[in-house]
Amino acid sequence: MANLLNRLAPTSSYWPIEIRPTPMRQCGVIRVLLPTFAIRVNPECVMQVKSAEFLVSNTDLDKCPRADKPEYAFIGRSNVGKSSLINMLVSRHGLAKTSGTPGKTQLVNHFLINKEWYLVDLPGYGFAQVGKGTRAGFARMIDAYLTTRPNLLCTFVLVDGRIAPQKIDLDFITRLGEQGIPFVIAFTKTEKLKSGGLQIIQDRYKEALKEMGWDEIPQMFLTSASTRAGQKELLDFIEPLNKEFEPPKLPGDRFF
Ligand SMILES: Nc1nc2c(ncn2[C@@H]2O[C@H](COP(=O)(O)OP(=O)(O)OP(=O)(O)O)[C@@H](O)[C@H]2O)c(=O)[nH]1
Ligand SMILES: [Mg+2]
Repeated sequence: MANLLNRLAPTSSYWPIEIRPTPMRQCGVIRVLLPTFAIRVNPECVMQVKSAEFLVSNTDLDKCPRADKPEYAFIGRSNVGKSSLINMLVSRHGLAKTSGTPGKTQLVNHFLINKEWYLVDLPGYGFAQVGKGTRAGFARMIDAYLTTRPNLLCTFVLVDGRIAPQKIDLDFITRLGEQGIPFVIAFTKTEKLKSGGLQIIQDRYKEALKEMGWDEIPQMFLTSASTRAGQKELLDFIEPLNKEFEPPKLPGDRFF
């Protein structure tokens, strides 16, 4: 699996979604004109998302869905845009709950995509507004999930593209590396940056990681839930991983 992840080339191109206004709709007795929008899903994506459903929210990892399908987790600081990116990725507004107030996601949330693979929305780390005990509880739950989930193929570490590398994110990335958990970095909210800024933030992360002793720089994606940048790149990244997935031996499996 590590080899496959290494083979996948870094990508930084944008794919802005096309929003076409369709003819105005007429509604009611009095003529009210409502604009509607046809959102065209990128036809170039290798994988088209046909279904996306919420399955379960948990603190108890034993109650997560059976680990027999490929799984991808979204993690990052509170409010970085994890839930929004999940919704954008699968083109389902409101599937994962989002909020302008940090700390919205507090459980391990599983979503089933195309009936074939799981997306997991995790609580954010470093949420200052909760007490120390709760924060430590979140950290333990995230750590236990990341280190024990046998079908977790890749973790998407989300970092805010608008701000310089933060110690808390670099420390988290370091722990993933130490524990051998495959991951990539996804910059969020990148529509707020011009192309020069996008290059600068990637370079800063690369420099920071090199200084910390990383030989190989993790793959990076530029995303925006607002403009849908990065949707094609993330789906194109996931698709070949899904194909290589071999279900782990799980308790209750029959051995012939
Ligand atoms: N400008 C901009 N805002 C975004 C983007 N993605 C998310 N946001 C906003 O950022 C805020 C947090 O988004 P969430 O998706 O709830 O963030 P989260 O990381 O899931 O937050 P927690 O669950 O609280 O940890 C919301 O106000 C979103 O509208 C983006 O691409 N661009
Ligand atoms: Mg969230």
